[in-house]
Amino acid sequence: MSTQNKIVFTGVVGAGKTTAITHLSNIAPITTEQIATDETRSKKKYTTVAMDYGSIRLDNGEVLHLYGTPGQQRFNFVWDVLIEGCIGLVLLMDHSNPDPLQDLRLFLRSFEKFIADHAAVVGVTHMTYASGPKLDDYHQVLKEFGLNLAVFEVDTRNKNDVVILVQALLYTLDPGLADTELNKHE
Ligand SMILES: Nc1nc2c(ncn2[C@@H]2O[C@H](COP(=O)(O)OP(=O)(O)OP(=O)(O)O)[C@@H](O)[C@H]2O)c(=O)[nH]1
Ligand SMILES: [Mg+2]
Repeated sequence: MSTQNKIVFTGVVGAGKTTAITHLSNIAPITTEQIATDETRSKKKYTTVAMDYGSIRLDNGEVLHLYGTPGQQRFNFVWDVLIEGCIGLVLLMDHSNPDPLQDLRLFLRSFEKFIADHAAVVGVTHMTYASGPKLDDYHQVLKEFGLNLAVFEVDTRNKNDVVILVQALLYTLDPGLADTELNKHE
């Protein structure tokens, strides 16, 4: 594995990027949340404006750095900065959004160059909403892009769901790393 050991969580506003990093991190996470002033406000009070940061100590003694991007597109210049030196990407989509498949296309396009030759996984949150697309429809969108990424239904409020998602990503990077017990620092 690269010495940089950095993974990035990206995806739409309110998908749960900050929540996921907060659950996983062994240190108190650094967040940059501000009161939302635009259309995000109807969804939630606080939104990430720069980045989230947390870290996990792996069984091999190395540190895995976790970065979260803002979801808002007006901060997409930060996406390009944060992806520098990254080894794996977690894409979080909010199933309760009006068109989550279109959201996925947008993020796949934005991170197309990175995903072409790095590891990535997709987590679909807020899936309690019975209507809308099925998990298979997310796979279909990935196929449009010639990709075959793992797609998981996750609720980032549930630490175990986040652990499974990140372990899948670690497994594609290095199967030995996936043995790290991400749940041990409760
Ligand atoms: N009902 C439901 N709520 C969820 C789920 N996943 C996360 N949440 C909640 O949705 C909100 C997500 O908020 P954040 O973690 O701030 O989302 P974010 O992706 O960092 O959002 P931005 O920084 O604004 O882009 C939190 O209130 C979570 O508790 C889910 O699967 N179902
Ligand atoms: Mg956030």
